[in-house]
Amino acid sequence: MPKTTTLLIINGPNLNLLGTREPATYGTATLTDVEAVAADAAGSHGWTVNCFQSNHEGELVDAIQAATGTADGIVINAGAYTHTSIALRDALTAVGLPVVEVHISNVHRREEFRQHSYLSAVADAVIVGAGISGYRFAVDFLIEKLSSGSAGYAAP
Ligand code: CA2
Repeated sequence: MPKTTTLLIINGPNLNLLGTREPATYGTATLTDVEAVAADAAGSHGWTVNCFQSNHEGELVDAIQAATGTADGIVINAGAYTHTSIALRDALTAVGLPVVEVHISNVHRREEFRQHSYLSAVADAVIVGAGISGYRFAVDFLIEKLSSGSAGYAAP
């Protein structure tokens, strides 16, 4: 069977509003721009992306479960569910694929409730505060990791 070279890009609640309000926090790029950044980064390595956004926790769980056999890795910005969802963490653990958690804003400069993530402990890498470039960094990291078996300096 040919090797799958697809990444699943997941965006959670309210990220469909990107580019329409709160530009000081989230910039002016839209969700379509975010998905294009990820697709371009993957395409430059001959990879593809499947993009999914939902405002509903269970739909996000379903999308993560569906990655088994359809994707080699997951980039996830779970939005506010990052800070609340054991279900998303369990789904990521269950599929067992490499995961990068992305946040557009620097959550560590914001409210205290944003500074705990249920997902970080099951992610291979976490990228915060790099704007939508974080999705490009995440795609590059995952492709390097999946292509060579490792990525990053001395990452365990
Ligand atoms: O910084 C991020 O990427 C966040 O995941 C964004 C979430 C927030 O709850 C996390 O703490 C950090 C919120 C996404 C809301 O996105 C909007 C975009 C434009 C306008 C309004 C909301």
